[in-house]
Amino acid sequence: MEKAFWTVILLILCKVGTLKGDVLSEYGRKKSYSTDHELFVKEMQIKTNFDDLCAVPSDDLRFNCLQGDNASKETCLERGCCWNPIGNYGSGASAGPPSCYYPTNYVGYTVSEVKNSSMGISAELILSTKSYYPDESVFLFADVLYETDSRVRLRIGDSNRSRYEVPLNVPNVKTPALNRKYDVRISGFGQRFSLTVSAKSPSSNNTRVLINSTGAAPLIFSDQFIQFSTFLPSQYLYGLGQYRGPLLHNINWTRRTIWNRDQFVPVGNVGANLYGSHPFYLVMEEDGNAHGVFLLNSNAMDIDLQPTPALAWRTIGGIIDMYVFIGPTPADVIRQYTDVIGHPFMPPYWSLGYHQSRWGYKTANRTLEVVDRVRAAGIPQDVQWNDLEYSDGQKDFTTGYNVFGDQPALVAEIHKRQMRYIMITDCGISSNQPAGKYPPYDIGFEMDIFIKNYTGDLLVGKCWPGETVWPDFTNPKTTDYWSQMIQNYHSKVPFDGIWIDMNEMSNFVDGSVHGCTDNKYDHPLYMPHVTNGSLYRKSICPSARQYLGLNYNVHSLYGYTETKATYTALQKTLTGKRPFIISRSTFAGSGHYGGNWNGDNHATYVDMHSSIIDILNANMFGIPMMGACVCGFLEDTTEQLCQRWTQLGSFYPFYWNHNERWYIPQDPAAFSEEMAKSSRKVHLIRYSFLPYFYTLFYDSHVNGDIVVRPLFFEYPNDKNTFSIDKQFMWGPCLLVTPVLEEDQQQVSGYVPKDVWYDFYTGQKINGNGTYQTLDAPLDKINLHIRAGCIIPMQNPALNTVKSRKNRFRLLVALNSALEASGNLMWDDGESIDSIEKGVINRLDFVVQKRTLVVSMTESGYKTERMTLGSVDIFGMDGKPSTVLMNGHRVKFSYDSTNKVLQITGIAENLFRDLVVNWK
Ligand code: MIG
Repeated sequence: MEKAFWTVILLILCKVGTLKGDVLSEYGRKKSYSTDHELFVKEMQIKTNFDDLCAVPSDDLRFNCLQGDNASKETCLERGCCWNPIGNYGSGASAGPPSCYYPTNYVGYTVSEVKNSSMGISAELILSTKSYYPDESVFLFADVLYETDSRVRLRIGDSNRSRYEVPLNVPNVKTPALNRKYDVRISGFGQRFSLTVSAKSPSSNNTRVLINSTGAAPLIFSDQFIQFSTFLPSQYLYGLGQYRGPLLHNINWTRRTIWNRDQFVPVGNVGANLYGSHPFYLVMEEDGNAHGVFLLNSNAMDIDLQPTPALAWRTIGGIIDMYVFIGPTPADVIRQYTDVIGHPFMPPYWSLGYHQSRWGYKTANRTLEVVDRVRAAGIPQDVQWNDLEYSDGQKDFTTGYNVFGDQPALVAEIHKRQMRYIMITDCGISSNQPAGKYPPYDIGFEMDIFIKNYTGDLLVGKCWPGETVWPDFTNPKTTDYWSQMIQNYHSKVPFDGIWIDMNEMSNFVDGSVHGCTDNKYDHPLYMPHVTNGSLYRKSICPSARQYLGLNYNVHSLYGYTETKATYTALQKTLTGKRPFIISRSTFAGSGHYGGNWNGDNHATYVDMHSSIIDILNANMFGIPMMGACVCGFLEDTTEQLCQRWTQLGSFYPFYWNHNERWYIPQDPAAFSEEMAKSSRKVHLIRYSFLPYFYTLFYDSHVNGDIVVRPLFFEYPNDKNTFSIDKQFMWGPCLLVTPVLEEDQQQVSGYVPKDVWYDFYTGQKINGNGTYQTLDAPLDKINLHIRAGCIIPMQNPALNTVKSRKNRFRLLVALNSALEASGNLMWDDGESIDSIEKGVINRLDFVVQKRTLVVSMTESGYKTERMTLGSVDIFGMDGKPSTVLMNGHRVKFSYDSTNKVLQITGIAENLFRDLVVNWK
């Protein structure tokens, strides 16, 4: 009976032959099918006119039914979809509405039960339209979990079989939130499945509809194709990394593809999948509220964006495990997101200094020569790096004495200079050394921790040392293996941090030295739009076997799991000190363990601009410790580009100059004397801001606050800020406006509606929400301080060991009420547990009524002196006649043009309360 109904309807709908397979006969699997379905089918029968069902009111409401690119009328109709050519849906670039789209009644799944559950709502869904993908789930569960007042989790999976889930250590919430700021609805019994998540706008009390799948592309849930689609409340969409393109996505029929890949940014291929996976987006709504969505899924996926505005997730495995973060501010969204994926790790203080690197030093002596010349130019540097060439034949955990020279002696010398040392470690372990000659292979083989191919043999590929195998970091035993390797190496070469590369993972042969299988994992029916149309091009076979399952599922977790294992290894190795790891490949949650850079860029102005976008995105992804190869990795840089990039890089969280072996040296002392001078100038500025930067990292570690911010985070009600990606902010107080074009002595910068001060002069700028032309001679980067801020600074030095001993300085920027505030966290900068144990100092700074009060609110870290050496106050309302410090008159100077008060030459102990007032 039921089957007859369906066949009739679908015959009419499709105007073509029959469905492949028999849906209804499968329904018996779990429970028998009941009358609600019949009711539903009857309802459906009324709408039988195919043309009506295809007459969507606007082209924007077409939801792509033929996700592959070879749309043909025949395949389209076979899928029960509408064929009406007006465009051609290409990959990546804007391609217009699809020719083949779902009819409005394409049901997908019907709701067969909805009930309250201990954590929220639990629904049962039943397959009602068999799609064109094999192995569809007939019965689904759809669980709504009220995890916190501002976070709801939606899980849709197969009721009858468990499927792969991402092994992220997400909160396991046992009791539902009581004061929920959202409302979740699932369509009723017998209806086509749809889901809405809404929230109230805190300002207007209007309803914000954040997720609405009603009428979007239908839910499809097959073994290797899962689709979930939603309307978006606005077109202002961010995230979905890692990608090359503007910060604010263009959602005009575009697509993002996620699958980690060793891929420098191909010119003209903005859709390319790159090194990291971050299936998270943030939406700025029309009224300035924000929400976020995280799809906890690590399979290869496409995310199709359309101007409706709407979005469709299309992943080829796992389940739908989706978090919705209610905001309402963008900063709230990131806090709510990082509560799930893990707050950022607390970096050691030294890692905020300047990192210098290149591939092509060739020897230890040459490495040191470059360190020498940078120091001779008076340019601060904290960390020196070495690339592959330190090793013996590019094998991990070796040192190449014969060619490179004495690496341990190099490290000792660097340490003597109060600097730190980091070297690269690749993930491919050389597999063809004579037995007994290379313990990293022998021990790994013995421990059985290398990745296997589909038939269970070691999967052998190629990386820098030649033939290699790869440790499987999803296996807990591998962490022991890795710790042993790292500890052992550290006993010979006492490095301070680790750079992990090639972990997408990258392979010089496609799949393995024996290729891959032709099974459905290596060649899935639906292929997300990855570069080269292959999941294993430049990587290993998805059919490879890992501890937690097929590489097909865990591929994009390789860098994440390696970062995590490396963190544990460094905890063991660096007894008591904070690990510092920079990984090229990332997944959501990587920032809990390490930092990242954006991969192989080019020495171009475009790449310099793009780096800002990558840093802002990484900060939204919970990876504040983010950088890019300053001056460019590939191609010869130019002095001017490098000078401008050095200025910009000085405001990267992870400030790293690195380039490729074939190109010219580009350390800041490699060019003219003027260039070195200007580099010194901007490095000194960075170093003087470090106490403020460090405190921002502390806030991100403890509270999940974002460190480097797009302007819209601070001005969410100003739509002009939504697309700004040539400027950025450090915390709430510092606006950075770099020059990003050649031969410019001026820069046009957006000045949000607020009072600002020029960092260099203290001159006041009344921001009115417009672009202003700012002077930008070659040796200057524009920096503006926001009124109302007090920024803790410190006199700079050639490295952070020295600068940390210098006197502090307070930069006070008064607002129109002549008030300001700020704070500082200070500890030894490297102990792993200083925060947990409370071995930290916290200071508050407040100005009110012409009085600055400095008070220490926590004083657990007493070992170092903290001395205030100067105070600058911007935005005075006139020259004071006297300035008193704890009641005593002090000397001061006053700039009446810029209205800046300066108190210098003091030495106040910050462990005691301090009151400065002026009359
Ligand atoms: O195949 O170690 O992105 O920073 O210098 C290239 C050599 C391998 C890629 C990294 C780059 C590094 C380089 N590596």
